[in-house]
Amino acid sequence: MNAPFIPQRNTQDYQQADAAHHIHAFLDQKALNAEGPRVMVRGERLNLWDNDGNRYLDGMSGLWCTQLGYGRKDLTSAAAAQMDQLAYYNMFFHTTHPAVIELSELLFSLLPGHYSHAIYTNSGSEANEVLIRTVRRYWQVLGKPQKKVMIGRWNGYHGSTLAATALGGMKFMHEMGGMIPDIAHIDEPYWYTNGGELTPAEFGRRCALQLEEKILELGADNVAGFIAEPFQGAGGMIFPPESYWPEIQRICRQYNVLLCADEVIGGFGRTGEWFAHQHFGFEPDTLSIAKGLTSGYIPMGGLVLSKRIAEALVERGGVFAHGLTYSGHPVAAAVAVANLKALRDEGIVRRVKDDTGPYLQQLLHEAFAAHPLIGEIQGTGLLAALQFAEDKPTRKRFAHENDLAWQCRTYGFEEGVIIRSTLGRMIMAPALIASRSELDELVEKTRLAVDRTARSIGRL
Ligand code: PXG
Repeated sequence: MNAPFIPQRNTQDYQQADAAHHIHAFLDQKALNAEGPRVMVRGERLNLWDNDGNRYLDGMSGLWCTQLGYGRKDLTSAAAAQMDQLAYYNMFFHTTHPAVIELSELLFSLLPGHYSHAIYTNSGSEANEVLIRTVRRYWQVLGKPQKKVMIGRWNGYHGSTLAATALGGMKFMHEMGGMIPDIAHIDEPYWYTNGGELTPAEFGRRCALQLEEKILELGADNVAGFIAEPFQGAGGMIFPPESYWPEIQRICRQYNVLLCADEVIGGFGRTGEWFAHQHFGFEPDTLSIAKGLTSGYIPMGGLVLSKRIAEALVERGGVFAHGLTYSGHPVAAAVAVANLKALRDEGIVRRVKDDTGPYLQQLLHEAFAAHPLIGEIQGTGLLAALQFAEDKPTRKRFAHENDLAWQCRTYGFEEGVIIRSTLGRMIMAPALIASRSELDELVEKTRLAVDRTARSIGRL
């Protein structure tokens, strides 16, 4: 049988072939080739095994996406059954199919009632590409074609395709050919680093008011929308102060600017609510979704639209010249249906809110509140960040925090846990099916990694 997914070669052999053919994401390929990547071969629940038989507890749900963990037979059998029935069809040329219809009915039953329509994509980046075109088209239909500037935030992340990169606020990505016109940015609401003497509440309002200033600078008649992650994910799992979102919402409404939430990481139960904007208590006009929509088992993303936007596009818009070959792909849709049903019917999202989420946060506080290296613990649900601090009272960060956090991540791998480092923050976002004992293991192994990091600089 032709089964390349059953590993048959030794690790070095795989690594050499990998180096011969791949440019990996966000790293120095030459340095990786010298080191050799880990070859992951199998997954079950939160566990991953590499080609040498080492087990790792995956504290990151892959890339924030495997809500149901690895090895779910209901998802794989949904894919197989749909492939047998109708492996491919599309939504061009006056056609549709049951899988995508079932998905949308289910999705909108889980969303607040003021959302009604979706445009499906293959990824989060594409969802944000589609967002820009859809928002601009919306304003055209309303007779305001000059409203086309999108405002994003520095250190926001919205994907790696061209327009998604531009929406995001990663300057190093912009500098590598990643900018387009009609995009602007405001500062991120990262109180720990940038708050200075302000209280979190004051700082949150100050950051939100930057949006108002930017809109006035550009002219409200030119601004189409503001895009932000409810909490920053790739930028370091940063929660805005509580004062932030209400003020942002007020400003968007006052100036007739669409509020676009990027729920690619926050969506599908991560915070204990179905969507992160519900946790933070605001009402976006659009939602970009991906990742947890299918638990990462198959690529799928989408752009969710409020009734107001959908009504304008449908009733008044005529042809919207937009479409992707794989929009609403039946196999992806079938997996998404199985995934959403499991999250709902097994009470997984509810358990994150009532039980496992509070349990993880409590464990982290017990382990790290008094830790000499950790200045702040942020999180909710199955989501958390540990901030390294050189001096806790003044919130002073280590000059070499990036190296320190990377070292901690490497110790984590040695201890058998996968956690993510960003600047001076260690991040975890385990699968939503995590049991209490799996969370015990996650925090215990993370503590070993953080302790080793502290010892390496004489802090313990
Ligand atoms: N929006 C947000 C908020 C994201 O986090 C995307 C859009 C793009 O999605 P796609 O499916 O095109 O990758 C993302 C992706 C990390 C990490 O290490 C985060 C992402 C991707 C890869 C790594 O934090 N987020």
